[in-house]
Amino acid sequence: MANEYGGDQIQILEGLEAVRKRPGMYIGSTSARGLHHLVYEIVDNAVDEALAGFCDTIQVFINQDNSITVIDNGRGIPVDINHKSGLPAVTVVFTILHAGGKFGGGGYKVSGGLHGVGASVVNALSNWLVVRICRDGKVYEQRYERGKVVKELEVVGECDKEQTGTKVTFMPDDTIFEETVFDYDTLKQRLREMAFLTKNLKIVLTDLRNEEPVEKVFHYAGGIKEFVTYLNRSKTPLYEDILYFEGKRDNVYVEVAMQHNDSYNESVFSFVNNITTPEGGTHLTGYRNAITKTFNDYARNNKLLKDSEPNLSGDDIREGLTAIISVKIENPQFEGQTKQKLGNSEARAAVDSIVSEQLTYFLEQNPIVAKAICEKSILAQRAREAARKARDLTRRKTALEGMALPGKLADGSDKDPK
Ligand code: 2B7
Repeated sequence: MANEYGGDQIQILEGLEAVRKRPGMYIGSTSARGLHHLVYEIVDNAVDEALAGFCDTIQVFINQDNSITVIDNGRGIPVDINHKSGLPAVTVVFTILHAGGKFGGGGYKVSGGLHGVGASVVNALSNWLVVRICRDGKVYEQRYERGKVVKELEVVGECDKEQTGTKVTFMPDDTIFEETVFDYDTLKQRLREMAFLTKNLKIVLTDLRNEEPVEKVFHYAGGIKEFVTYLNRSKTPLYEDILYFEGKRDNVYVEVAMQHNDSYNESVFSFVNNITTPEGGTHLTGYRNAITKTFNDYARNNKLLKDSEPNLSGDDIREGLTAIISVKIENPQFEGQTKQKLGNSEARAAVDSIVSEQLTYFLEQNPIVAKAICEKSILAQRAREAARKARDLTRRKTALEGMALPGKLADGSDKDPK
């Protein structure tokens, strides 16, 4: 997809046919994974509305016929006529493969996934889709089939003036998807993650396919802090606090939450615009640099590490550490084979400086926690050193034995090795 679109203008890039011909290009695949991705794209738009500060609840229903309904209590997608196309704004959102839509008054600068083209992609890949909008005391509705308008936007009722929002129901196209049955647990997993990543946002998932509806509410006032608590739920934390750092630098919004447990595994998850980055990238590098340097400085300044002792390694400090690194950035550049690794250098600098500064302050304010972490890291360092020595010793021993062997054989077979 082109990246050359400029400013606030929505540019028509391709028709919906392009999406139907090459669905994989837009949603990754037509397997169960791609199917579930349709839901995330629609929910993403509602999450953007929440990030803009206008929506606090998103409901997701798996309907009896395996269609999906998403409802938000945001401002409602604008319905006024878009000058460029002569179409209602909502029609543009659902039928034109526009790029990075910022129309309707901004607030959509931070966008993950398909950068605002999600709605039209989902529409193109659905047998039918119905959007209902509450705005200005009216209920508007439009219906599409395989991406095309089949019912013009019309007012179908009234609502309270203060009551605004968007409701989208869609049925995935069974001629495109190999799998059209939604998996409750798959949706549950991702929606929970989205709720953790957007503090205070309430996401409700309801499965209406059973006799008794199954419902799950995700609502975390603490956001990624609660994510860390959740990840450490079956472990023993080394201390009570969840370390939490937040700030904005160079237009990069940074949030980090972390807590050590008594295990030996590092468990770090990084995100860019609410999307997971399994291969890490600059944001993760910035975080690692910051904690390695800050803990070493603290340990030295407080004589927890003697002058004669070597620095703690990053691995020593991150042993048993559970952490979430979440950044929001306007133009994320993804690199690597699978394009899942963040490349923006300003993200490294932003995470490094925010974590260094706030972690230094936290350690000064919380000497008991600081000491516990340093002591665990020093133990990890000693264990690592002991393991290295044992390995070296074994190697030397086997090397010696190995060397002795030909000599011995030679001894027994021939008096003169030559
Ligand atoms: C980039 C496009 C997709 N949009 C708006 C405004 C509100 C809004 C949306 C949405 C999914 C299912 C329920 C802006 C943004 C279009 O422009 S999309 N809410 N919710 C959504 O899609 N939910 C908006 C400025 C003023 N008023 C409304």
